Amino acid sequence: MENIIKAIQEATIEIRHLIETGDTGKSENQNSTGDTQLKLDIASDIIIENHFKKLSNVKAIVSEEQEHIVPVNENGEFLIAYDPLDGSSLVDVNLSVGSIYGIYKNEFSGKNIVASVYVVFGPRVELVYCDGKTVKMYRLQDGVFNYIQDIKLKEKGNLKAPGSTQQCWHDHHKVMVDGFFEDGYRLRYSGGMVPDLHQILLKGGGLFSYPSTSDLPKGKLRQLFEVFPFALTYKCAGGGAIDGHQDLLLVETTHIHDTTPCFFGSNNEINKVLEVYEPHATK
Ligand code: FDP
Repeated sequence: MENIIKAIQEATIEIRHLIETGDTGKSENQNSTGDTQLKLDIASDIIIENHFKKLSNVKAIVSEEQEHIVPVNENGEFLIAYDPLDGSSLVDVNLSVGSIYGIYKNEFSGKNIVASVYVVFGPRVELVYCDGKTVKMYRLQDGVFNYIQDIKLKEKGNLKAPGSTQQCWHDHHKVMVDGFFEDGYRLRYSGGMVPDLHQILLKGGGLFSYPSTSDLPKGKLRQLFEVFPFALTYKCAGGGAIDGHQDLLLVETTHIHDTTPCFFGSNNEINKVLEVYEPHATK
C-alpha cells in the first residue's frame, strides 16, 4: 500500500502545478456520465494513470473520466478507482477542488474497499488517508507531506451541506433539511464534494447529503469513485455513511459508473436521516 500512497503524493504535486498553470477551458469530450470534460480533468487523469501503471501490486484501475477498467498487472493485489479532479468546474472561480481514490481488493464494490485517500487543493494541499481503521491528515509543505492530525468526528455537528436543487427534492427530504436549519445548522455548500466533506470532518460534524431527486432517482454521486471512499473515511472517523436506509458500503454495484443517493455525517445527524427516511423505504 505504501507505494500507492507515494504514487498519489507524486501525482498530487503534478496536479497542483497543473491547477496553477493549466488551461481551465472545456475539451471536446464527454465522460461516461455525460459531463463535458475540462482539459484539466483529462490532464489530471493522465498524470494519475501514468503513476499507477508503474505499480506491480496494482491489478487494475478505473477512472471516473474513462469508460472502462484499465488492466495493470494481473498478479496485482489492489484495484483502484479514482476521480482525478472532482469539482473541476470550480477551478475557474478559484474555489477548492479535490481528487478521490478508493482502493479495493478482489472486486470493485463497497464491501471490498480497504482504504481511501482524498486530496483537497485549496489555499493549502491536504491529503487524508484512511487505512480502514484510522483517518490521518497530511499537509504538503515544501514538497513533503507532513502528518498533521488524526480526524475524529464529534457525535453531533452544526453544518449542513445539501446537494442538488430544492426544485428536485422529495418532500420528506425538504422537511428534513428545513428541520436542520430550524435547529440552528449553518449552510456550508461550495458544490465541490471534497472540500464540503473535508470541512464537515475538520469542524467536527454535520451532514452532507446528495439524495434521490426527481431528476436523478439514484442520486448524482458515483459509488466507486466518490461515495465508497468517503463512506469508509466517515465511518472510520466515527461517523456514518448511508444511502438513506442502509450502510453505503452495502450498496450493490452493477456497473462501474453506478451512482447512489448518499448521506455522510456525524452519528446524531445520520440517525435523524434514518428516522425521516424510514417511512419512505421501497418495500
Ligand atoms: P461536479 O459536478 O462539479 O464535478 O462530483 C460531482 C459534483 O461536482 C460534486 O463534487 C458536488 O458535490 C456535486 O457534484 C454538486 O452537484 P449539485 O450542483 O447538483 O449540488
